[in-house]
Amino acid sequence: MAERILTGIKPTGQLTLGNYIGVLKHLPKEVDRGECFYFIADLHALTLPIDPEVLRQNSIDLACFYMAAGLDTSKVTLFLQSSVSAHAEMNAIMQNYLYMGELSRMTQFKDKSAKMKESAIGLGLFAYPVLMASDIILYDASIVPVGEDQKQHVELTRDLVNRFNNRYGDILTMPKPEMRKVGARIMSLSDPSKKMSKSDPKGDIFLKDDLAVIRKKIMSAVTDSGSEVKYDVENKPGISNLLTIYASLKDISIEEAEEEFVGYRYGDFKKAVADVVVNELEAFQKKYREILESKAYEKVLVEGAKKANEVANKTLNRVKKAVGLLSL
Ligand code: AQP
Repeated sequence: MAERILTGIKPTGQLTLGNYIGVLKHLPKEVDRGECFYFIADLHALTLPIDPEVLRQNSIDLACFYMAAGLDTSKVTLFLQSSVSAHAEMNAIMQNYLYMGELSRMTQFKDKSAKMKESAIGLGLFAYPVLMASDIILYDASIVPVGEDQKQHVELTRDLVNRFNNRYGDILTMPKPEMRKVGARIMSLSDPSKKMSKSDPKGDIFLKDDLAVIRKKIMSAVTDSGSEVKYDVENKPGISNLLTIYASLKDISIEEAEEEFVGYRYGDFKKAVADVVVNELEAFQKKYREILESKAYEKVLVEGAKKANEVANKTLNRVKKAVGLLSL
């Protein structure tokens, strides 16, 4: 069987440059390596309060963003998580094989719940990694492209697969998280100690931002003391983040990017970074608008759901049989 590649993005807010550089930009090329399943993780988006209309709009936007990144939709299966009920069924089974202790150690849960009152923390937020593991398992995915923050959840899925297979035989496929060498963690432009994140918009560049606004945001990004453009995350986190953005969009190494800016002042360096970002997002935004207006995403999502259901139901039946659930 060809390798299966799976990744999902939550429609929790407007996508950021972090989501783009960490994952989205690289997805079209994956078709050369295997069979690709990409989805809109709308069930995951319910783990924090979200307005229904906003969720609907974000989901449509996300479908358009996936397509605008250049996916060949005749080769990639693009679908809404909620269109495939096997995700919820697999979740109901797998929640019995992951433990409270493990889930409470997840960094993302700790970070997100730390900002909330205990009485407002939903079970879904706590059990988020169970659903994510179910997503991965259902498609027998061996490669899971993610940003750095999701690596821990894929590692937990690996533990689950080991545990399950030790008990029931060789039923589940072992997944592997795959991160970019450059750009797996893009930081906020206003506070480079924090990840650029959809749900924490301070210092974010949004993929839908006006190009002039993007330029302005980069020109006013926090920099560091000194004047040399050098990659040094500890002492120059702001400059290092901008170098990472530049290198990943130009598809070059950090060292190559550093060489380009020897002798540059911060202002000129920022202008070069802004040019690259604006250039990349200008074409991307144009495609996004065309897809949104033509509603080309509708047919793609309907067909994607058909294919995803076929594949997911096969795995679900295999798992049901393994654990002793009757299918009459
Ligand atoms: N700053 C980032 N740099 C690189 N990669 C990133 N990703 C997210 N932020 C960065 C990667 O994008 C993919 C989709 O993310 P997600 O929607 O599943 O949720 P997330 O990881 O929780 O991302 P956000 O933007 O921080 O969303 P919210 O604020 O809703 O939680 C993932 O592969 C992620 O690693």
